[in-house]
Parts: sequence; structure tokens; C-alpha cells
Amino acid sequence: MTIYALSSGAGVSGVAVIRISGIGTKEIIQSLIKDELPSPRLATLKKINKINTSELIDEGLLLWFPGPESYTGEDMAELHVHGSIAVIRSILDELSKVENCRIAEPGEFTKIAFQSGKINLLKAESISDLISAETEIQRQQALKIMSGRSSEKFNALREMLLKILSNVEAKIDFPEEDLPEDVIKNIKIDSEKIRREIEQILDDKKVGERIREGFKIAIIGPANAGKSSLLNLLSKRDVAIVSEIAGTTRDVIEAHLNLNGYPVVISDTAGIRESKDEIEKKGIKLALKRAEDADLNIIVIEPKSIDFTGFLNDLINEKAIIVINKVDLGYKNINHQIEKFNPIFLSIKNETNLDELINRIKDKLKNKFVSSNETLITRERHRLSLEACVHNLKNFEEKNSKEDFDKAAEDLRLATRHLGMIVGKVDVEEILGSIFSDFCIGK
Ligand SMILES: Nc1nc2c(ncn2[C@@H]2O[C@H](COP(=O)(O)OP(=O)(O)OP(=O)(O)O)[C@@H](O)[C@H]2O)c(=O)[nH]1
Ligand SMILES: [Mg+2]
Repeated sequence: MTIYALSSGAGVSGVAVIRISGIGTKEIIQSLIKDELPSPRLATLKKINKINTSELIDEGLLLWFPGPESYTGEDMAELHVHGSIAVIRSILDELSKVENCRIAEPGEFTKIAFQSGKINLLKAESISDLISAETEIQRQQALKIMSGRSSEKFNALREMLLKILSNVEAKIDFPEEDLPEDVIKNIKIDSEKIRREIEQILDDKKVGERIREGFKIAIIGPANAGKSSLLNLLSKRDVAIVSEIAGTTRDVIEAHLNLNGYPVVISDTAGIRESKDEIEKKGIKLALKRAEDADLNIIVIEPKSIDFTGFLNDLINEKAIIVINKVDLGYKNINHQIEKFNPIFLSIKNETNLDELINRIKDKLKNKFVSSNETLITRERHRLSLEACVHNLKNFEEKNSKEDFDKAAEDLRLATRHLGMIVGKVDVEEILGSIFSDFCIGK
């Protein structure tokens, strides 16, 4: 099978890159250029025609990468043509006519690269992260993982586990032969050492995931307090509908911001109030869930609606900033109890004290993106594997090595398998689909 896709972004551009990979690549490009293949990896200007005709589509650069020295490890080619919609469509149309040649699925080029052993899973994921990086810190993290230091760490830990496992298995296979005393003694010491190292990697306050996914802020509060107005002001565009009718926002509305170079995902939510409307009730439930999952809650209230008997009490904690909005309308009769929570008196309408709010947010962001850990966990998938590994190692350590050797070996095998899943050193078919479907087409 041969696959193809537009690898550069959609829409009009100066240059568009179309990638082809697979067994039929050579034949396909020959039928497009009706000429000799260029030298490998050398950009060569060629006329690109409709297949097997001399009807010209465009002139462009052709790059020929014979496998295995290519991104996917298979025969590959890249066409760099003018980025017009008509040129791109015409070339893709021609390719679609070729037998055993089809458009690539999202992430398929990278999936093939992984399957042919060109890259490991961590690297594949970091390529996807680099493509979707919006801030400097995300770009740096993706590159750091691409460079392979995390992979080396996980591989080294796995090798150590395999060594222990081989000793345990030797003992099972040849029980009558005595392993040296210190080997038996060291098995548990080594396992404990590895477990501690993994626990330390896990104890990272989720910095790697936060960099990848963004610091999560939820804007929450009673209906009509100005939550959607605040989202629009902070994101500098009209993301959410603002109206004087209470209960306007129902769904959660997200905007991605770059605050001081830090990635932030800010969510506007439905106003919290007693409601009989089923849809609004669902929205309120979503709002409270968002607040629970957020790294920071901005609680927006109006001077007149400060009420400690409701949801406010549950939301005021160390991950909350309280904003009293609409102070342009006056706030003389305010409930003074609120003052001990250090609220910001804001007017979104006049942008009064907006700087104070932004500085307070920046303060909360600080230290949330630094970790002394060299090995960063960037995805839930890695965290779950490491947690499962620790769990199996604990089970292993708890077993009496003499009586329970068989079962202990199984714990070790599982621990090794979980560690291997991070870099992809196991039968990973079941996890591949979910990883590569996150990619864009052409990668
Ligand atoms: N005077 C004044 N009006 C404001 C201010 N901020 C927002 N408003 C108005 O308050 C009304 C409600 O604003 P929204 O942003 O829709 O409020 P919300 O909290 O998202 O409301 P729901 O989605 O219904 O919960 C609108 O008419 C806004 O123009 C402010 O600082 N001063
Ligand atoms: Mg709203």
C-alpha cells in the first residue's frame, strides 16, 4: 500500500508539500514527472504532469527518499508545489487514481515511522506536541522529549527491571541450583530503588502535562455577573455571547491564551442559579465540574449578589480569585464579609483594576511550570503506566521470595510491561490507534 497527503497546512500558501510513502512511490513519481528519478535527497526542479500524460499541472521541487533512509523508513517522496487550491487538488486527484494508493489517515506517516522502528512512541508523541505547540515553553518541552532523554531514562529503568526478572526466572527454572546469596538479596533492594525513582518521576505536580495542555482557569459565578464579558476581555475577542439576560451561557466556552509565554486555557461557564430548565441545569453541572478540575477559579460576583449560603462557600479556597464586577454601578451596600478574601473590585465595562486581576493570575501561574525533574510526564498515558508499574513493584516487594516465587515473577513481568508501554517496547497495537489519531493528516 502507498499513502499520500498534503502535509503543509490547508488553504492558499506560497508552497505546499505533498508527501507520498510506500512501495509504489517510485513508480508514482515516475508517472508524474515522466522523467528520470532525481538523486536521493536532492531537491530537483521537475515538471509535474497528470499521470502518464504530458498535461502539465505545475512545476515544483521533487525530493526522493529511498527507504529505509526516510522519515517513514519506506520509499518516500515530497512534492513542493505552488500552494494553490487548484494545484493541490489536481495532484491529489491524480494520486487518488493510482491503484493501491490512498489518502493517509491522521498521523499515519509517523505511525509507519514507529512501526518500522525509526522512532519510539515518546518521540512520535513529541512530534505531535511540537506541531501543536502554541507557546515557547510548549515548543521547548516537545523538543526536550524529542531529543530522547526521557526515553533513555525509561529504557534504562526497564533494562534494570529485566535484569531482576532474569534472575527471578533463573531461580524458577533451576530451583535446585543456588543463585549466589547476594543476587537474591539484591533483587528486592534493586526493585525498591527502581520503584523510588519512578515515584519521584510521578511526584512532579503535573508540570509536564500542564505545559502540554495549558494552565486551566475556570470563570465561575452567579448568572449575569459578567463572566462571558471577562472571557472576551481577557482573550481580546468576542468568544462568548454577552447579554443582559441572565442564563445566557449554557455550554462551557474555551479560549487558549498565551499569558507571559505560559499556555492558559480559560473556560467561561454557565451562571449558577436555581433553575428548572433542563439544559441550563446541565450547563450548571458542567460549570461546577470545570471549577473542580481547574488549576484556578476566577469567581465573578456582583456587589449585590454576595451570598455565602450557596455555592460560593464551596468555591472559596486557595485556588480561587474573587472578582467583584460592575463596581462602576457602585458597591456601597456590599456584604463586608467578602473583604477578608481579598477580592478585586473590577469594572469590565471601564476596565478598572483589570491589571490587578491579570497580575494576580500571573502570580498564581508562577511556579506552576517549573519542575526539578529531568524526566517529565506529558500525558495521562505515561502517568497511568508508571502508576501501574509502581503498583506491580509494590506487590512484588511484598511477596515472600521463597514461597511465592512464581507469583512474584508475574508482578515483575507486569511492571516491566507497563514501563515498556511508554516508549512502545511491547505489543502496543491496542494503544496505537488512540495515540496517532490525535495527529493531523500528512504527519
Ligand atoms: N455596568 C456594567 N455592566 C457590565 C459589566 N460587565 C458586564 N456587564 C453587563 O452585564 C450583563 C451580563 O454580562 P455577561 O458577560 O453576559 O454575564 P455572564 O456572567 O456571562 O451571564 P450568564 O452567562 O447569563 O451567566 C451584560 O449586559 C454586560 O454588558 C460591568 O463591569 N459594568
Ligand atoms: Mg455568560
